[in-house]
Amino acid sequence: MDKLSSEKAIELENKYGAHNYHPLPVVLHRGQGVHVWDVEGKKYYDFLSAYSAVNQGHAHPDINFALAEQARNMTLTSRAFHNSSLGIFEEYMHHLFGYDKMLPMNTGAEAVETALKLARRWGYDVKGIPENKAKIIVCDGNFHGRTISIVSFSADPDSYSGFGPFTPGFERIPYNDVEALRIALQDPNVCAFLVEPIQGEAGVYVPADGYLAACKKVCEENNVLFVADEVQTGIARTGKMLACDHENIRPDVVILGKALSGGVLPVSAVLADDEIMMCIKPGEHGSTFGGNPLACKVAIAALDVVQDENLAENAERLGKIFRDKLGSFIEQNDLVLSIRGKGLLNAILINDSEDSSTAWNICMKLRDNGLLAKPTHGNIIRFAPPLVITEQELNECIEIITSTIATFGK
Ligand code: IF1
Repeated sequence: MDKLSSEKAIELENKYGAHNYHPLPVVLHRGQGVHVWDVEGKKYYDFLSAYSAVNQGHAHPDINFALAEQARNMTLTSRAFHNSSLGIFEEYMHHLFGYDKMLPMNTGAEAVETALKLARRWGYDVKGIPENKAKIIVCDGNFHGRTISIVSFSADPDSYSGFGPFTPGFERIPYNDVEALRIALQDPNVCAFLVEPIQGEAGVYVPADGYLAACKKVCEENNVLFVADEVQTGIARTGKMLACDHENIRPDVVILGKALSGGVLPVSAVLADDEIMMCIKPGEHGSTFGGNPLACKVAIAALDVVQDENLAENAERLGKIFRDKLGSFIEQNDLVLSIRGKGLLNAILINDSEDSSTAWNICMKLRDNGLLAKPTHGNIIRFAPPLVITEQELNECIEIITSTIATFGK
């Protein structure tokens, strides 16, 4: 079949697809490394990386090789039987992240749900919380996915409005506020604190240095699990394999997704030690696709790429250059208030209201100039290129971003 024009592709989506997204009007057809091409053949730098799922770059040959090879052999067995790839993947994850065990799922939201169930179960079986009383502490501004339970503790009306009744057992406290956590943990029925090391959806909100370590300590003092949602921040995005590594802390439970597969197919996982993970017994949790051989082989290849190509170091080094250069540009520019982030997860804050269209208009202009980024809220633009980007490419992108913004007056 002939390739659709952009116009036709958008028309079809609008007519036959649910309107649960408002995409930037660009229709992508092909990707290679840091670049993507639209159906008309125009080339762009990808500065979203599918919300940090494509850290290893588009169409990475090693990952695609693993995908094709395993697809020829076997794709799915379900967990009713063993398969010859799962154990190898689990051992690999054990050596890479240092947890006794992993539980494989598919999407990030499923892994978050898994972690919540695990934390509650640990709360009852190990901590001794009375039946149905377990409470999980979460943060204002959180984003952990789209399921009913997860949106039950969202503070964003777009996420939860009209989707009640909601799942009880969650309490929200301010982010970046250790004292608030200390107070919340006075309740002996708290089993876990669920937190993003950097809040992505909130606009790449980086907490104060030492916040995560202090929270971990408060959790330890109160016999509460520290559960890190590294779905977006993990797998080298922030300049370390896990964002928690910046503060040298080891969460009790780690949630991974997105770039765990290099964005090739949905692969997520929950990591924990035996004392926690062994609380869940056969038949008590699972998924048809979780731990499938295709996912296992793709994930191993994706994690090999992260290590072989030193993507964490690259993200750390290039992230500094990006913030330095955009930082000096901003000093001379009234439209952009600040740049924040870690590694190659960064965002700029536009000097306009949250309901303005400025960020959107800038992203449209960036698109015209060959760089794709997406606004989060009306006044924040996230910049998250694949971690395989080179310094020369990054400098070219900085040039595109600064020259584009310079055409917008304030
Ligand atoms: C969408 C943001 C990113 C996540 C964290 C779990 C999940 C996500 C920390 C769920 C997902 C996404 C999903 C995507 C938009 C997006 C996002 F803008 F909302 F903040 F990445 F930046 N934990 N994040 O960030 O993972 O079930 O989607 O695999 O369109 O909803 P999922």
